Amino acid sequence: MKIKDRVLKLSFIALLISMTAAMFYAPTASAHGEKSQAAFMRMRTIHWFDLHWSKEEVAVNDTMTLHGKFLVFAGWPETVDKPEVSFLNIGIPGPVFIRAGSWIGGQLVPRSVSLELGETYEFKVLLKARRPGDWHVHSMMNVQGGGPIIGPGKWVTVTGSMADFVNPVTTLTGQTIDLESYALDNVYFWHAVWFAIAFAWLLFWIKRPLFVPRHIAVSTGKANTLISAGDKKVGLAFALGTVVIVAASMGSTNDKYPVTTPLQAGLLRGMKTFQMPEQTVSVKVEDATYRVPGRAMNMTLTITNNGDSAVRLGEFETAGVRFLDPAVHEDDTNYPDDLLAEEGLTVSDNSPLAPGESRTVEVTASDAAWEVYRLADLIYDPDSRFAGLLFFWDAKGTRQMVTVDAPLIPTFI
Ligand SMILES: [Cu+2]
Repeated sequence: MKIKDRVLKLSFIALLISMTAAMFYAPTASAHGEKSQAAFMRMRTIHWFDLHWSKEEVAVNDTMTLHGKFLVFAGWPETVDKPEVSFLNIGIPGPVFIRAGSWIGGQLVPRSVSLELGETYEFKVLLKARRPGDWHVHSMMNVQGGGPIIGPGKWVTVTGSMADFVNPVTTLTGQTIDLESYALDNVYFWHAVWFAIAFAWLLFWIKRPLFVPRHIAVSTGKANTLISAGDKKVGLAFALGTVVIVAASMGSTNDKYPVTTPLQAGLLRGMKTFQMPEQTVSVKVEDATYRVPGRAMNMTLTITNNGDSAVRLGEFETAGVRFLDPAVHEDDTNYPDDLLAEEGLTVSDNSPLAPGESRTVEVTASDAAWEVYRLADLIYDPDSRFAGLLFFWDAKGTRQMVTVDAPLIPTFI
């Protein structure tokens, strides 16, 4: 055998070994790129609000919930597919929790749903802690053709030991199994069997002259001398063996588990929407600029109160970042610090706006979060638009929500 051939063979085997090793090595990721998702995706698709993480520390096997509301933004970008097939999910670094259940408008949603633009929905996700550590727990909506749209995240600590984790479920035939370890031996066994067969198959063909002699044989018209009668017999044995193993194991599996149902994958339509209090305030965005050095967005808004009680602007929310005017509204939900600008909203005149009155005000939303969460990247988009939610309160504490959607012009001085 020529040296060149031997080198080729050795490199091929080395490649095979490193690929195999890579399959079994999976390092843990500690963040999941929420800041790298395009700002327009976070500001103009799903607006998550009223979020509440029920716990900040939870023991393995204990549960917590993430609940709140989301508005499917009416000004959904043209470049993203509409949320006609969407799946309510949770953004966590791998299976550190299991999703024990999720609900939209009180209805269990183990499968995809169809969402309507402009509607608000209430949701809840029940999580059961599995792996100890500090994890960033996000709300998330997977949209077909749009990708995962990630919501705000909060750090949750899972304590205890993963070895204690159990996930018992009762099947439709009344048998209780632990999904965490169910049939795991069988999974390992079959992976090993097929891996061994595949490896033997590769070795059989590698154990002979490789590329150069073969190329010479093919180019001189002697290709059929490369495969011997013995090779054909071995090939046939592999083919027959595979068919026999598949048929026999399928037969024994059908005997052992006579009742099986396929994975369910339908689409739920007509989800119950959440009715926000009637909107009596209208807002017109006259002008919006983002001041790069000040990390602040300035909006000129004309606010008209068509209701019968005086209102004040208390909050501007976009991409999960909340800017509050503490004179009107303070957060008592323990919202994540990095997403909360408690004094981030200033209004040039925030005295109560009487019924029937209309006023033009300068509103500034400033916080480091514009840069930290890379929302300011919006100004480099070919369609620099921002969108968000404005929350108004009256003296009785009744809240109403108004959406804004307008072009944003950057200033660099
Ligand atoms: Cu995160």
